[in-house]
Amino acid sequence: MTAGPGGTTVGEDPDDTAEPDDTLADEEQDGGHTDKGKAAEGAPAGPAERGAAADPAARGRHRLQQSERSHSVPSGEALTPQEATAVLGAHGAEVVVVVGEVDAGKTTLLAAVYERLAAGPVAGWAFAASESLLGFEARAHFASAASGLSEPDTPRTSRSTERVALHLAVRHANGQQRHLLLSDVSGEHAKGLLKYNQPGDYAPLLRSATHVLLLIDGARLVTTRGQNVALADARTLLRAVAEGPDLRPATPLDIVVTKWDRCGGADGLDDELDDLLAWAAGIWQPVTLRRTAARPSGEGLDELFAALLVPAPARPVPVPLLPQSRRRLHGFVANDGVPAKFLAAAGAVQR
Ligand SMILES: Nc1nc2c(ncn2[C@@H]2O[C@H](COP(=O)(O)OP(=O)(O)OP(=O)(O)O)[C@@H](O)[C@H]2O)c(=O)[nH]1
Ligand SMILES: [Mg+2]
Repeated sequence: MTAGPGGTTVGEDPDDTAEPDDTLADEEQDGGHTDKGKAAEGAPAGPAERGAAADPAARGRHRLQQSERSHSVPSGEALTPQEATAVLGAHGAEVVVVVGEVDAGKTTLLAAVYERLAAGPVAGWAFAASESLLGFEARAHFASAASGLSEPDTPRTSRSTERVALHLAVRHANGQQRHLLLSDVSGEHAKGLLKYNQPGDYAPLLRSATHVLLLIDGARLVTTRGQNVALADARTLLRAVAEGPDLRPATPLDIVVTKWDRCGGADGLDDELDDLLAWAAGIWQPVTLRRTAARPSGEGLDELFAALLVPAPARPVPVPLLPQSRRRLHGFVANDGVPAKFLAAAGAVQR
C-alpha cells in the first residue's frame, strides 16, 4: 500500500478512493508524532512561545519540551494509535486487525508468530526489527513454558485502547523490507460487534485494515453443542465486520480457528467449517479458512504469516461520475445500485 502521512477518514474521503485509511488515530487526538504535530511545530509562534521568548526560564522550559518531542524514543511496548500512524506515514505497513471474543487466542497467536519469526525466516521473510519488542516479549513470555506456569497462560489483554498495535519489520532474502502493524485489543471490544452490531473501538482499526483475522476459539468447538453456539457467534461477528461501513471492499478476511490441538478431529467439525466458509464467501470476498494451533506445535502459523504479506489484490476503482449523473444519483441515494429503469416503472423516479 502507499500510505502517506496525514490521512483522511472514510466519511471525509473526498474522492472515495478504495485505499484503506492511513491513520489509526482518532482525528481529535494528536500525540505529537503525527504530521499535525509537525505542522504545529512549524506554525507561527503562539502566546506561549512569545512568552517564552521574553522570559529565559520559560524559554528553557519551552526548549526542553521541544527536545522531548523531537527525541522521543519508542517505549518498546505496543504502539499507540498515534505511533502506529507514524509508522504508516514513514514506511507504509500491512495493518492486520485481529477480531475475536475474549480468550479466542488472539494474543497467543501474535506471540507465537513473533517467536516463530525469531527462530528463523518464514516463507523467505526474516525478522528485521520491531518498535514493540517489549510488547512482543512480554506476550511471548506468558504464552510459553518459560513463564514457569504449570500451564502456559496469556494474561487477558487490557480493555484499554491506548496501545493497540504490535509492530514488525521483516526482510526478504531478495532485500525487500515490509512492515506490519498487528492489532492486539481485548476481546471485550468484540462484544459490541456481536451484541449490537457496533464496531466501537474497532472502527478506526477496520478503516485502516489491509487484512482481517476473525478468530474462532477452538476450545469451544470440541462438543457439538459448543460448535453450534461458537459458529453462530462467528457468523454474527463476520456479518458485523463485513456489512459494517468500515472495512474496505476486497480486504482479505481470514477465518482463523485457534487451538486446533484441542478441537481437531471433533465430530462433524470439518463439515461445519466447510459450511461456514461457503456461507462467508457469499457475503465477503476474498475469504479463507485456516486451522491453527499457536501452541504447542505452531500449526498453520507459517501459512498464515505468509498470507499477510501477499500483495493485496487490486481494489475496485471507483467509477468517476459526470457532474450531471452525480446530481441525479444523489437524489436516489437510498436506492443506490437499483436500476433506474426499475425505479421508473415503480413510479419512484422524481424528475
Ligand atoms: N491449547 C491451546 N491453548 C491456547 C492456544 N492459544 C491460546 N491458548 C490459551 O487460550 C487462553 C486465551 O488465550 P489469549 O491469547 O489470552 O486469548 P485472547 O483472545 O488474547 O483473550 P483476551 O485478550 O482476553 O481477549 C490462554 O490460556 C492461552 O494459553 C492454542 O493454540 N492451544
Ligand atoms: Mg489478548
